[in-house]
Amino acid sequence: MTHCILIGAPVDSGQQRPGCLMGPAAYRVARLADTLAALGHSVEDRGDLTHGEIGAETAANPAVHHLPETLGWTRELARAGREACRAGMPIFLGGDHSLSLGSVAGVAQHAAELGRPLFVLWLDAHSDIHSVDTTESGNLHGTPLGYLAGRRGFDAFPPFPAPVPEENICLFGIRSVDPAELAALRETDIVVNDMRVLDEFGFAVPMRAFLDKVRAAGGMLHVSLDVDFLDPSVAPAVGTTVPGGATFREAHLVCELIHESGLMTSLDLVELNPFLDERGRTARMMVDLVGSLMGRKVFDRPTRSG
Ligand code: HAR
Ligand code: MN
Ligand code: MN
Ligand code: MN
Repeated sequence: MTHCILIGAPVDSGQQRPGCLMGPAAYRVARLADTLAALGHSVEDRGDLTHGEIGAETAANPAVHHLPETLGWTRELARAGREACRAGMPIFLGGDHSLSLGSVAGVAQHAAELGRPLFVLWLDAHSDIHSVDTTESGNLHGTPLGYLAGRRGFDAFPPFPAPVPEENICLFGIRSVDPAELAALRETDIVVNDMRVLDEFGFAVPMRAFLDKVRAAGGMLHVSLDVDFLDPSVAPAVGTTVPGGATFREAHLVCELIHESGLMTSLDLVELNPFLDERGRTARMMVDLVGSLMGRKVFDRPTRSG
């Protein structure tokens, strides 16, 4: 049994198509809390955060937009995330992916206080490893992995509390990477399981390999689940659809493997744009995946991974 702490983060400042701010409400309508409770977990819904007071910070890169608002969200999410980690497992309900600038900062602070290594699993079509300096779109939802890995180019942001070592980060499902991101990834030890790798080896083998590494290190595991990890045919409600994503079954398998590992300590649900949904099917798909992440299965069987 896990104490699940829901943290609504109606963040819309990290990109330019309005709608992600409706995400937390959609997860509640799709019965996220009931789904968790039915699996035997306790649920505490802390409601929605706001971005708090914002300043007038500017970036040298003229493309960057909504910097003060995004900084406000980052501060609030880091504070709320760290606090929630002390009481249970935070589940951040986005909001666009810029929310991870703050959620992972809070989680990393908590892990550092415990003296435990933090691992990050990035389930996404995109690598999100731009910096404020390199983003061409100016959309800060493309930067959180750069921030949490401790990359340069985040002068406007508070220093990341405890940057996550590159070898502790695993990208999974990516299929859309900008040239500057590719250059950055080539210089790192980040584990890149792009769709080419998953086509060849399947989803289970690379996922088990990563989870085994987390377990061997006694690590905490933050999972960041972007709606566009999924194929648009099963999850249309996202502003940045990319064909060729995880199918319904592949996504559930990944979630079931994560659950069986018993390693996940925090979770982001990001990029759901309910305004683009079809009768709530993407919101329901995401809630079903959280069900798999938190223990829903048909049979109980002994697991290979322990
Ligand atoms: N790399 C592109 C950019 O920086 C697209 C980023 C899109 N990111 C998300 N989240 N949708 O993964 O603009
Ligand atoms: Mn804890
Ligand atoms: Mn993303
Ligand atoms: Mn994405």
